[in-house]
Amino acid sequence: MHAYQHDFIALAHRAGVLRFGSFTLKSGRQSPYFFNLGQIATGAGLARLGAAYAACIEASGVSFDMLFGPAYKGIPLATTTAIALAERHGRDMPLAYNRKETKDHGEGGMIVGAPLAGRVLVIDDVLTAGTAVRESLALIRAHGATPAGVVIALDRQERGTGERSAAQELTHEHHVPVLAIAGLSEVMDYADTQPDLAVFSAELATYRAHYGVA
Ligand code: OMP
Repeated sequence: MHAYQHDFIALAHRAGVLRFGSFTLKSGRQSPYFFNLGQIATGAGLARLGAAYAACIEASGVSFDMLFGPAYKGIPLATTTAIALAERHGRDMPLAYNRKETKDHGEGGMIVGAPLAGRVLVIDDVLTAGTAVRESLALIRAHGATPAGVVIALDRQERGTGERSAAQELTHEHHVPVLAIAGLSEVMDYADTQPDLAVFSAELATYRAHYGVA
């Protein structure tokens, strides 16, 4: 595990983003941990988060023309990432996000911000089975643009609809890279170093054996 990944997981744990217990996921899976990026709710916290996403993007070398933040949680994430790319890496990239509700007055349309065009990099929070990310990729294509990749804070490294991981499935089906700041492996490494999380270390291993990829 890289030092920045350990720092990210430790920060997430301290901030209450990463919690251990028993949680029901969107997919119906019962998980011993949950990662809620919505817990990062201060200016300084969001600035650090944006810097982490931007560093992950820069390190990957992925090519893209603009950023897209899916409603709702992806909106502040893509925004803080766009600011970090501009301020820390000198890359002033266009940014768009969608609204979930249809509007019957005013400017209308589902997309707010820059028009969806060219190669679009999706900024989202967590990948489990890949349902949320698939919806974003479909939306991008429906607007005539091309997905360039997906960046998430945490890849739970679980199976998608088949035997492959959800990230592998997305790469295979859509020919896009899936980049993550950290994954379940780093969460498990972190839990192994924390004496008060010993009970959860075993539960994480059981969970991975059940839902993870071989
Ligand atoms: P998939 O659509 O199955 O990939 O699940 C990803 C979504 O589930 C995220 O965008 C979150 O809304 C939510 N989620 C979390 O936020 N954190 C978790 O640790 C797990 C989930 C989840 O329900 O799987």
